[in-house]
Amino acid sequence: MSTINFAAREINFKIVYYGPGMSGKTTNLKWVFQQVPPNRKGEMISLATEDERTLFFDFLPVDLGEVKGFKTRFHLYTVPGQVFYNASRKLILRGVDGVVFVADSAPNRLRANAESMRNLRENLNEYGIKTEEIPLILQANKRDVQDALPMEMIQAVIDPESRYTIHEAIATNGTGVFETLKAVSRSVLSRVVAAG
Ligand SMILES: Nc1nc2c(ncn2[C@@H]2O[C@H](COP(=O)(O)OP(=O)(O)OP(=O)(O)O)[C@@H](O)[C@H]2O)c(=O)[nH]1
Ligand SMILES: [Mg+2]
Repeated sequence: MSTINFAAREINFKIVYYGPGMSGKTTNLKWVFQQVPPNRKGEMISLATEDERTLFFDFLPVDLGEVKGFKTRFHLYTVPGQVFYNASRKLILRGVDGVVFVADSAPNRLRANAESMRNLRENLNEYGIKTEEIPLILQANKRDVQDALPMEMIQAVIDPESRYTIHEAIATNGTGVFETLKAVSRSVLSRVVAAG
């Protein structure tokens, strides 16, 4: 749920990067953190295990311009993708305004992508939200891996009704990272503007 701070003329949005373990959610945020100038971002907070897997979440606040005289501040979060951290994933989704689903293009991750999307639907449903009701942007990351899954196969398991365009990405070198972020921020903002 977006929050408006009238005194500071600021609107805050919560964006959650979701997806299976190791799909590149944290890498997306790291790239954004690297590229955004210091006056437009806060600290990036990562609660990670020793081997750099997300333990609870990553958090990065970024300013992405103004709308109607209000500064738009996006709070970017990642969830831990590992299957057994579902309680954390659910908690992080609380109050979400938009979701980026980061799918993994590695050939052995087709099923993990499908399961993570199903898990996202279930967790949103527990907050009374249907996936069709919130801005959802799909990203196929790791397009550089050998024998990357064809885009149609990824789409077939995460978006069988072909509702969405899927953004191709290689988060390690930044390809597609800002396209994805722009798509989700645009989608989230258009709802606010539509609401008056
Ligand atoms: N080849 C390749 N490797 C990538 C890409 N994006 C991320 N990786 C690598 O994949 C591994 C996992 O990336 P993370 O960003 O930590 O994955 P995650 O989705 O945050 O994983 P969890 O926190 O466990 O859910 C790291 O070694 C990254 O460097 C990519 O586009 N291509
Ligand atoms: Mg992570």
